[in-house]
Amino acid sequence: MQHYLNIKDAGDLETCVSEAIALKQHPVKFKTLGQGKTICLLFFNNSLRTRLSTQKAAINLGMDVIVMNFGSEGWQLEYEDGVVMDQGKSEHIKEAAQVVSQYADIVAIRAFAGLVDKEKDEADMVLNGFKQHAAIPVVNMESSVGHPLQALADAITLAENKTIEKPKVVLSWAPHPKALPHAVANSFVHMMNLQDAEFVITHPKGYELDPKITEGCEIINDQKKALENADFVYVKNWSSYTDYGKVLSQDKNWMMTQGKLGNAKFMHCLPVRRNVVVEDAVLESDQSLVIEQANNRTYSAQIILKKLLETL
Ligand code: SN0
Repeated sequence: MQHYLNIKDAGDLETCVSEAIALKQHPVKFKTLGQGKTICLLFFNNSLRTRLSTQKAAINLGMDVIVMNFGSEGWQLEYEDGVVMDQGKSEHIKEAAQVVSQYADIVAIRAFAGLVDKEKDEADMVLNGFKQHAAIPVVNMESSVGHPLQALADAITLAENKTIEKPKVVLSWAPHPKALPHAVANSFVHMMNLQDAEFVITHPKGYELDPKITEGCEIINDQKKALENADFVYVKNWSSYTDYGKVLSQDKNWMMTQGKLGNAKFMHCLPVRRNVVVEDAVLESDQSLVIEQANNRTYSAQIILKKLLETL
């Protein structure tokens, strides 16, 4: 594996999930693998789980970690070629990426979608800029279009909690006061498409995800119908894709409740807005897997860093 930009880069999903579960049993078994190696984490946006679990994963592998809140503390970067840089941008990605490559052996980047310009977001400038100009492996810690470390953690959580071979998994949109990116939902769909499960997506009309990503998926707009006999319900808000970045609905009827969940397990990537996205009772029930999902972020990052270290 050269980079980890989307879940397909991890190779066979089932194998990768088994390897991650094995690592979870012996987290420091490969403590010497990363000795003398440094990972640099660059954050253009906020984080709790991603920042701490990726650091923890690197520490478990014996690596040194340097972290920078690039969004608030770095220079404003230019990504376009041949620009006269006489405006607000101070440094070009070409220099920045090469410089970081001298200080670190792996660089991991978080850069959310701006949700204003669809074309710009889909070009995934920050991640692809680093991929193009850095001399070291690049890891996606949530880009404009995907969050594959989260999706891998979700795959681990599903594997650990499923009680039947082919569970029914429902991805359900939920209301939210802010316009949120599509990245988590996109990567969850990518991941579900790599495994044998009954997978259904439900959202109000107008909230269709990128049709290139959901091609072949079952989409049911009636949430109640979609949730029938679900084993796992993954709840997530995203803004409109067609009316790009807009909040079209805050319909409270889409909030996940204990009644709607039935006997299914509840999943969410966190952070979650209580009593907007999901009611308290669900998060406090033993059907909620959110804390396990967050724990699995360490092993999802660790298996990816291990694979990258093995190629260095
Ligand atoms: C991010 C998102 O992509 O939806 C990160 C999830 C891992 N979530 C948020 O930005 C939530 C912010 C909020 O104010 O609730």
